[in-house]
Amino acid sequence: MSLLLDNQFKELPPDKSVDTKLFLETVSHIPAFFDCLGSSVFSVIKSDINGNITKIRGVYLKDPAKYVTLQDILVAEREAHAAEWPKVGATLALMWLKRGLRFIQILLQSLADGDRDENNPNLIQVNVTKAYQQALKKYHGWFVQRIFQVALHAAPYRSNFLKALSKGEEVKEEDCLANVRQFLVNYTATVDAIYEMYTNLNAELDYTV
Ligand code: CIS
Repeated sequence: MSLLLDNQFKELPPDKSVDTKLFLETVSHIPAFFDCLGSSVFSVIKSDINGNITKIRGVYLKDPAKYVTLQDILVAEREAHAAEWPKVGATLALMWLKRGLRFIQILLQSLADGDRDENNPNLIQVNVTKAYQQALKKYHGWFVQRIFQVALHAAPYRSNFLKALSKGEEVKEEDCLANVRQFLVNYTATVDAIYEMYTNLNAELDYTV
């Protein structure tokens, strides 16, 4: 049983467009996972990600036929809010959500690649720090970087983390990592496609919070 394989992203079409409805259905399973991590420090992250998803869904539901793909939303918001765009609406929410998704991608990839602290093989701080440095740190000022340090201390043990990904069941580490690798195929392609869309539409911002 694998939480990840139960919630896989679909393969992208040749034009790499991301279907809004399918995307929202899949990412909506992420926030609940934070409750398995065993520390209330994760509630601030859960709430931020939930807020992003709610905002994108709110725009989508106003006109599902118009917003079939994520790109449809960005292009429509660019036309509707020329002065503030891209720091507005679902464009802003997805800009931040994709960074959280990239964080998760790098964390899972690092675990699958076998990166580990040989002195503390059951800790995932090495993997979490790698993900943070590559996906989020440059967008955070000192205060939010402090929140990261607190969250880092609360990171679960590797064995507990892999067990949570296996829906609480004892699964051999190699089997769990094989599921992670399979999950990462379409997941990585989707996150990459969203990043590419932000670059192509010149919608990326690099301000810090
Ligand atoms: C396992 C250990 C994890 C440690 C995690 C440490 C993460 C770093 C902690 C940083 C604290 C972040 C606190 C929030 C900061 C926000 O200020 C910041 C900016 O927010 C944005 C809003 O989102 O600000 C904008 C204005 O400037 C807007 O207000 C915007 O909101 S809007 O536009 O919607 O209104 N936000 C961030 O920096 C984003 C932080 C994202 C952190 C992601 C961390 C993910 C950690 C995941 C760990 C678990 C991995 C799980 C692996 C798999 C999950 C399986 C789930 C199953 C289903 C899978 C289906 C895909």
